[in-house]
Amino acid sequence: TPLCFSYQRHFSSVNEQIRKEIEEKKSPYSNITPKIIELAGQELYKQPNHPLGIMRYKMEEFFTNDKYKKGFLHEKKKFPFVVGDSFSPVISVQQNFEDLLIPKDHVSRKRSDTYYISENYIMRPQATANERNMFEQKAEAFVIFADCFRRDEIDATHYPVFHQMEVVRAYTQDYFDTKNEDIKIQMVMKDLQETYESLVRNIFGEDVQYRWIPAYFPFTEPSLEMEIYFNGEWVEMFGCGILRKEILKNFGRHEHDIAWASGGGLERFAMLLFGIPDIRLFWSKDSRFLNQFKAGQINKFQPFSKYPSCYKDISFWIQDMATFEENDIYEIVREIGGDLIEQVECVDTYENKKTGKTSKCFRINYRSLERTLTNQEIDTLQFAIRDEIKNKLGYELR
Ligand code: FA5
Ligand code: MG
Repeated sequence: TPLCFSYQRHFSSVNEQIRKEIEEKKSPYSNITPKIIELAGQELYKQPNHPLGIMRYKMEEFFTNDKYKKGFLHEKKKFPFVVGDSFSPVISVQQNFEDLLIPKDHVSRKRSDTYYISENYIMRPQATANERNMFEQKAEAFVIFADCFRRDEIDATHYPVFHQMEVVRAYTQDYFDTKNEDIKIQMVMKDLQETYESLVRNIFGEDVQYRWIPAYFPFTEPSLEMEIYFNGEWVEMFGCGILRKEILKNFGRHEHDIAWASGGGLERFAMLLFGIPDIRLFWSKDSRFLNQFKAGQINKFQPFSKYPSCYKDISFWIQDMATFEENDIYEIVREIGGDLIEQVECVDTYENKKTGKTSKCFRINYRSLERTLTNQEIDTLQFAIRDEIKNKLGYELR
């Protein structure tokens, strides 16, 4: 077919293993796509000269080296943070949802948001799913690095496969001189905030501007998010909070323990640190990108010339809006256009009162990070996307 671009495939043995695991577990319920499987297990965060690798080792150094000051509780009696970075992304529904008390009707459970392999297995949407594995090893302070998968929007800071750093610190009763649970929770929250404030100052310098915002996660209470001011806007870096008692007990911890947990995107940190403007670049095999980074070195990314962009609109009628999911459109665009897609947005929605049908218009922005695209190439992609929207989703093209 005309859609077979000749780009190199690098399948590692980890990727092969994951493929096998997915094939074994796959059922007709699956909504996982070949592109996603191809990106799984590439372990970019283990490559010392890759910006995600440099970022990861810098994070790891902060948590495993005692010379970096962390929270006041941790400083009382230091404990080495143990690292786990090789958990399979194939996760049971039980481990990601039930164990983390995520309600049955939570959006993250929907097939429009998560990649299902079968009714019982999904591609890891968050590294929080692996906390259990670390607690089972009796770790009380740990860091997890993992690739995560989400059916998500398409823009400069969102990609369907990204990397998370999960950090957890559990405190036993002997860290506290009170048995009052509320006071203990306040203390551990303060410890969490001090730890991360020290981390971001260490990484971005003393002048870094950050703020804490109240947040909600089903598995923590209270919960917070940290944002960092960058290029004129506040960027969400990570979420965190105090693990719910029920979860902690379920992980085998003593009922008087209190633990903070946190999870954030490695890409978000690396984009700020290196000045990388587009999240797709992390997957680039272009030497003009890769050659700019060296293990242990922090230098600003020098953009190579930006190639021209081109947008094309697709409009169609939807019979029944109740079945419409924006993520289904993003998925089709991504499967066909891959990294040649810079952004997709819905630019118009209109309901015909007589027919009850809704018209939507999506604008697809094409731009390669590596070359100028030809008109013909873009037209071929655009037509393939139109066909798929008509044939797979059954929408009537306008
Ligand atoms: C979580 O995933 C929670 N597990 C975080 C957490 C852990 C809370 C432990 C409490 C305790 P959230 O969905 O907000 O939360 O994602 C966390 C971070 O992952 C975001 O702040 C962002 O940095 C990154 N992230 C999320 N989706 C994407 C994406 N599509 N592309 C790139 N980065 C993403
Ligand atoms: Mg969030």
